[in-house]
Amino acid sequence: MSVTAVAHPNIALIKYWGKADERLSLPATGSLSLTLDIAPTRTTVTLDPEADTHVASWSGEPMTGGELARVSAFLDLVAERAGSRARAVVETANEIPTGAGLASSAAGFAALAAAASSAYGLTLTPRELSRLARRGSGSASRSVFGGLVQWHPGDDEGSFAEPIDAPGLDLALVVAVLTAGRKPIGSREAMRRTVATSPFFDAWVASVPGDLDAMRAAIARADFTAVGELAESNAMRMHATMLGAVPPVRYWNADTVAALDVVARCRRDGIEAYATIDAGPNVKVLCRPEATSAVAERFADAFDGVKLLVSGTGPGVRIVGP
Ligand code: 2P0
Repeated sequence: MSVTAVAHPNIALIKYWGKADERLSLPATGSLSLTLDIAPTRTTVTLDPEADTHVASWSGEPMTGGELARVSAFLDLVAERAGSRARAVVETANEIPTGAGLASSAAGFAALAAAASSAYGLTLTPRELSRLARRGSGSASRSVFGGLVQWHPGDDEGSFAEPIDAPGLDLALVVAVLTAGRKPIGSREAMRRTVATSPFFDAWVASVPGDLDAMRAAIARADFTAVGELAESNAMRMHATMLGAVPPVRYWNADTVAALDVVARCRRDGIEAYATIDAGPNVKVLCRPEATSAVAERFADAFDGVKLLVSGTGPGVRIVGP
């Protein structure tokens, strides 16, 4: 009754920002991501038929407060589906470098969904697992699969992620860890504020389907340049939308802007590189695998002692044993 699963983070090339339904974790739009091959989360779930409550730990440290409440609510959902009254013991370990902005809930809830559903005896299809992971964290629906992945909006039944065929398109990502430290506002609250107050939110929602169609077409023809240009412009639009919130949601700092300049200079000098930014100040650079050292070199030159992580394309969640 003990199951271990491993999942990797993903970085959206077409972003998810804003929910249509909070309780069911349904997104206002579709999104499309690349699963990474770095910073995996490893989660073991063991059922305890005698316990009154779920317990969870993160690299040996007991989870408490809101973090534990969120994990417990997710485990309740799995237990209820399985018709079980057993509580769970969750042990999570990750190799995520602190401050990298990769400590996403995506890998965490994808691994938890796989380990918990299996420990409770549920047999789920990959699509059902993606729908379940979505309930823990929206972006976790995408980390169920490897490579390029699209998450569809819709109702509870229809909102799942699925992998996209991308023959001939080899993608890599350089993560420039510019600033460690806590972000000013969590993405969940920031999305809520954007939906409620940004006059740009409707335009964002209206623009994403076109971005997704263009991205799918670019992927189908293995057009790296179009993929990069679309990813960068979509990320800028997401941040523009949240800057329109009241009060504004701003994750960027001075280093973020300087990093965007480095990416622009790479392109000017013939190194194809495109920036994307999530709910934090770090800049992630999409490039071809053969360009990662040139991109990393530019960042090392521009930022003294900057920490750089290089990722290729990673696999979906998997059960690795008891
Ligand atoms: C994304 N992000 O598409 C976007 C871009 C951050 C910026 O998904 O509330 O942790 O758990 O559904 O999935 C971060 O949001 O939010 C996110 P919840 P999640 O990757």
